[in-house]
Amino acid sequence: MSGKIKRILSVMVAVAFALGIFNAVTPFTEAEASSKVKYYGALHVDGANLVDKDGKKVQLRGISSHGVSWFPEYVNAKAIKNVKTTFKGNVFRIAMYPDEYAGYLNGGDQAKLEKTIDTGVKACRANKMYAIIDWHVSNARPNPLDHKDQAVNFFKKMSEKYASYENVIYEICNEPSGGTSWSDIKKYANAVIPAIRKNAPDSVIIVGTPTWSQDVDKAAEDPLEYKNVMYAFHFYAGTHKADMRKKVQAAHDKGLPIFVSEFGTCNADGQSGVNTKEADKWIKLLDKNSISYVNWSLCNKNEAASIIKSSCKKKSGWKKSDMSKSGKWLYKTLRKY
Ligand code: IDC
Repeated sequence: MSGKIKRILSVMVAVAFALGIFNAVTPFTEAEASSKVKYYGALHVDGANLVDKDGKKVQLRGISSHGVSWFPEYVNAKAIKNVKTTFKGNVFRIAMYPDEYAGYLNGGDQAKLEKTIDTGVKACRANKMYAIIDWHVSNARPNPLDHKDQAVNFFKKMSEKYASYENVIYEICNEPSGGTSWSDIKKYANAVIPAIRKNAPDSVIIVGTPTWSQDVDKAAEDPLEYKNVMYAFHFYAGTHKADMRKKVQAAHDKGLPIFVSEFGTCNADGQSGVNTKEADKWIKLLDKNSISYVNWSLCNKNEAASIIKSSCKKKSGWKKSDMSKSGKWLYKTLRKY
């Protein structure tokens, strides 16, 4: 193609973008098409698998923010681009705690939190990546039913705003705990999912499972009745090992669509004990079953789970030497695909 024709074509594409002709479904650039970091357009769930429009299995791989009340500065356009270009990830999770420090329901500035989510979602879209909007239920208020109405309102708002964004995945309760039963989670999901479906009828929704999103067996016995729903399994490789892998395999074999929306290479407290050997075993299992996974977390907090060294103050443009032990492992792991 001559340079002139190329220029004319690129102007036409830019104009089409500006007019919104491509909306959420834009074709790959040549570089993207040849890169291994794929974007698959709208996704759906078929049996135990996440699949593309042709029914081909899709495995998403990427990184989670830390809580956006603590570290909003890492949810910036360049950093998210780096998740793709540096780490070769195609999904970014935006973790918003409702409770805990400056949480959405705990005195946090809701408009500011929503703005951070918006920055993340739009940067993912611009870079042809998936964005997970995570209502990060945590130990502070472990039963999601306790703020069901507020969650319904939040997801109504988000799904209305991002109704045309095929790249948005909704994660409605990070980690129920404190003895929260699967039947409580189902009650909660049966209220939140219809609120999302009204605006984004085909979106993929991830539902947390009991015991910090580890009881996928309970969900497999008694799944929800909606389409395009996946179930969260979380692990921390320093703490959770072979017996947990068995549990995941069994639930997968039973037909449960599992999404590892959060995992750490370290102990479950996030503080210490990076265990790359166990992490490798986990990745082998996830790869074998085409299960998507997202690593905790993109920040430089002085704890083992962080992928950036605490001495590094950059908010994007990281080099390998800026990465922690966990970050270097992730870099190597994601780049091997
Ligand atoms: C941890 C953070 C830590 C923060 C704490 C607040 O790493 O900096 O102070 O949350 O509760 C999870 C949770 C996730 C935890 C993480 C590590 O989903 O919120 O993050 N973890 O403890 N489940 C298992 C481990």
